[in-house]
Amino acid sequence: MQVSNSPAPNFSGFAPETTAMRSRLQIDNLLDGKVASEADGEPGADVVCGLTQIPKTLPPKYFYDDRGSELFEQICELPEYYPTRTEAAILRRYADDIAHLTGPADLVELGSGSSTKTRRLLDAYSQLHNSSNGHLAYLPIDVSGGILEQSAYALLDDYPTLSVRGLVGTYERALDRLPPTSFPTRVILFLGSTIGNLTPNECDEFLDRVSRALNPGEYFLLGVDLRKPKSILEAAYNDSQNITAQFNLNMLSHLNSRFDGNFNLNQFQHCAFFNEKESRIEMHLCSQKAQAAVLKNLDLTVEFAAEETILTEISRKFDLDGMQADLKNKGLSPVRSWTDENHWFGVVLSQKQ
Ligand code: SAH
Ligand code: AVI
Repeated sequence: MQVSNSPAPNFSGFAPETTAMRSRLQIDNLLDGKVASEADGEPGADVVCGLTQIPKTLPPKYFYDDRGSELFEQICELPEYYPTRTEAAILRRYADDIAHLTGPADLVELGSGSSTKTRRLLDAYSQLHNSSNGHLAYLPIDVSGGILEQSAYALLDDYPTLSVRGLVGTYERALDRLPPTSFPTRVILFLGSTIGNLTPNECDEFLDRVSRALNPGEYFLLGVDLRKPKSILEAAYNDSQNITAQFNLNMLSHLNSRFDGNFNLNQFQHCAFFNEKESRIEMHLCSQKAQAAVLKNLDLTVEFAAEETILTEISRKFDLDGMQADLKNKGLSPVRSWTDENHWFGVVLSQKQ
């Protein structure tokens, strides 16, 4: 295995490494040994910017240190959190159709996390590649280096002919520097409705980047969470085991360790609700009293009034036709889309013109 500037591998559960595996794995670190924020400007500039504006906000990528990735995996298993199992069912049912539509391809995944759902696609593409004697290449990209590395080992174990080239870094940055493909075509995957965590402006820029990264004829496979009754949405982000609350609060603990901070997690409370007008879930951390927090490494003191909140995440809920129109406007022509029987989640395959 070739690992350059790899982050500390302290995510639990590494598979044992073998020589055969090493030749099929390469992990590059786009953060160049720095933390996530530093890849895209001054260290923590996005934190300073978010915490000094009114209302206060923080970028959702700061959820994902090792503990955050672990909590997200627990969220995916919650009875209230329907997106993961609904998208997984769609992929289980239609992965073969997707692979036949694109033909053999390298798979690039943005925000790959544990790559669990991706396995359905890897199964389908492996079959296609085996019948054409080609080797399947998978390029996971994620800011959370521990889970990326752990998942890469597990995949190598389970897919004996797969090669994995991981990139630890933001997908915004990775999209501008994807390695050349070894195959005639490429599919960029963006699953889990992580696109919903982008504001409309960020989403616009993001789709421009995806479109620029693809050669004509290549594909983009996107998972989107669809509009549905408010009660179902709000339950998914206010689970009865309080895992989502821990996930939200973990962002402060991540900032404390990254930037030598003193946020008191006991003095903030998780709050999530559906904003109908914007068609989005909003997750906030609400200050339980007037207080101040310091992030020493950023030379920043943040004052909070009692009940003041930090917006830590938006999770937009889409309309499938609207999303297909947005893709088309970016030169990504919809090829086919799939949904579940309740129309709760959609998967759209589009092709670069
Ligand atoms: N695709 C997986 C994981 C979704 S969770 C699924 O569908 O279950 C979102 C993932 O995106 C996390 O693993 C997180 O670490 C990663 N992520 C969040 N913001 C990112 C960014 N700006 N660049 C790269 N990865 C990011
Ligand atoms: C990764 N992302 C699409 C999840 C979502 O549903 O917006 C993150 C999450 N936040 C709370 N629960 C899950």
